[in-house]
Amino acid sequence: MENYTTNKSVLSWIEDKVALVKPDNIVWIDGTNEQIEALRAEGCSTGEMIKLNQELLPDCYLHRTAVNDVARVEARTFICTKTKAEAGPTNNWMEPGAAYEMLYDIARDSYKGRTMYVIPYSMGPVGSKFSKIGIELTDSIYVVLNMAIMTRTGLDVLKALGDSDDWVRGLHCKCQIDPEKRYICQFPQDNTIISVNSGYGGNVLLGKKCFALRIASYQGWKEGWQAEHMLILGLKKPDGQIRYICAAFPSACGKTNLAMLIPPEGYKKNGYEVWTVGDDISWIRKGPDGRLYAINPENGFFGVAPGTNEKSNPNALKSTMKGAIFTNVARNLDTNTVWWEGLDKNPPVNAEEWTGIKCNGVEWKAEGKNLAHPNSRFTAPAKNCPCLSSEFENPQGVPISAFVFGGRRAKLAPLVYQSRDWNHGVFVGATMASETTAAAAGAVGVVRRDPMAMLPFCGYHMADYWQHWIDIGKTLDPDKAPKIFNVNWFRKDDEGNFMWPGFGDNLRVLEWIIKRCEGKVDAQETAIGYIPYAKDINREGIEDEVSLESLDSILDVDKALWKDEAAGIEEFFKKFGDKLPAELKESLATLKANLG
Ligand code: GTP
Ligand code: SPV
Ligand code: MN
Repeated sequence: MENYTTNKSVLSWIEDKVALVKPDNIVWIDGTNEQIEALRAEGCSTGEMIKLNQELLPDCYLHRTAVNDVARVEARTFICTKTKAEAGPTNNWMEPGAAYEMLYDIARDSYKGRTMYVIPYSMGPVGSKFSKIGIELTDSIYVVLNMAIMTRTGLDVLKALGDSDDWVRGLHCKCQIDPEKRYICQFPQDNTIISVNSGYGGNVLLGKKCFALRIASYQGWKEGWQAEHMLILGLKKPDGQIRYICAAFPSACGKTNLAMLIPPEGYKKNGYEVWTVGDDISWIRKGPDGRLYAINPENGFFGVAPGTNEKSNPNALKSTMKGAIFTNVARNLDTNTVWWEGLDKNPPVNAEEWTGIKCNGVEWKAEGKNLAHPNSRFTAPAKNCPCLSSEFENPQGVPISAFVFGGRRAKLAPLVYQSRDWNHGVFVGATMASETTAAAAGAVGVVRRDPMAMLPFCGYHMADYWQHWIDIGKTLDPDKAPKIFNVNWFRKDDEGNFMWPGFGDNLRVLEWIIKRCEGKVDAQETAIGYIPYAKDINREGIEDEVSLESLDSILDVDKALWKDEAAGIEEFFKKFGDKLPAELKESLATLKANLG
């Protein structure tokens, strides 16, 4: 071990964990292609990975998780702060001492007969002062191969760490993939994550949700910055200027799609372009010029497969064509390629559905069954993305003009509105609600409050997190503070059809948002904030799809429905008691007064 680092905190922590889990071998992930290639081959030899058609999908692999292990498990995710009060009313909490004891009992001896992989990784460009380092121990080749896509991985990370003790400890043990003993535990006060009995994405790729959101949100609170569940996109306008937008939508609510959107024809002609900086996580801090800057700490995309196609998101699709890993999608046995719902209209006849059952895909679909799991995913290197921003590696990040919140709501929430000011914007984010999706285990389609899309990811008390937002606003010159908006692409008519075309056409809304930031368009002040005049949302090219009447109706503020909403918000806020920031209380009072 001494060959790779002399860092005592690293070596002693690993020694302890080796004594606990007792691996047969220890392998350090060095960041070389040779090692990755060898691990792919080993993964294929055991059936853990399936090599796909190397002509059509070079360096691409398929992986199937256990059928009971296909999504994040929020009910089994814990924030282990010293006191329950620090974790707050929206997190599951366990006392750290008791949690370590329980987890160590589960993990003990669990690597016997297995190899321990030591993955040094950097969230953010290696060596940037805004980046943070972690080490994940895992007994899963799938985890190693995914982390090598999603993060900057290898021995140069250890060099950048030097003798520092400032790194996040991560222990992952597959154990028996027993759902009854599955725990995803964060110890924000110890910079530690322990995940046992899962082999699925967000539960086990510890750099992602566990570190870059749960631990990092806590670090940001203590250190004066923010970790958010936000995409980052650059919108290039016809005048050549690029404006950056961060948007927070809950899981499977459209971040990847918005981050990579292709402008509608008319916009393309006029010179609009969209560049992707990130599709899931933003780390945000104030720059020397007083503006907020965001970096994407990740190095790849762990994106939702179903619904991704040549029309909805060609950039994501292209990103998956080389060096990608597909999880829980279907396989076309004739071509040895992959398929999922919404890829095209031709399910493979000679197919394996996502668990590996051989079937006739056409008949299978006719029976109303899915070939791919609804939360099947691709892991794709960022560098594959045709619209990757030239600022992707910029260690300072990009300056943010607007924050956009949004969710999936069939009713109520209008297509877009703007908050009156920063604190009202924090209220808009704090009171977001959205229909649940397949990204987490449990019921789908149930409306729940998901503040800032961080409900499953905030590593401390949600009211402290809101206060942190408000405090950051206080340090910003109002001219430089990003403007705050809310969007909803998911309004449905009474027949259950989406009323807004979405995807590339969402640029029409982004255009209005940027014009508002630049003071170039008026808006109508309503009870909930500023709403566009329908004439100011460009319908050129979608006049048939979205009538003016229909646009009017998705821009409408229905006071009766909003009164119910205000009552729901009041109920939700009660959870936070005295800790609810006064500014949010005031915004609620204003909303109620405005609604009359
Ligand atoms: P996570 O990776 O779970 O955080 O999700 P995400 O927010 O990146 O979601 P993603 O962009 O992958 O979208 C998830 C689902 O929403 C896909 O099935 C998309 O097809 C669908 N979707 C995305 N954008 C739109 C849109 O503008 N309109 C409609 N109707 N559906 C959309
Ligand atoms: C999400 O659920 O928000 C994801 C996927 O981005 S996972 O990494 O599984 O959490
Ligand atoms: Mn996400």
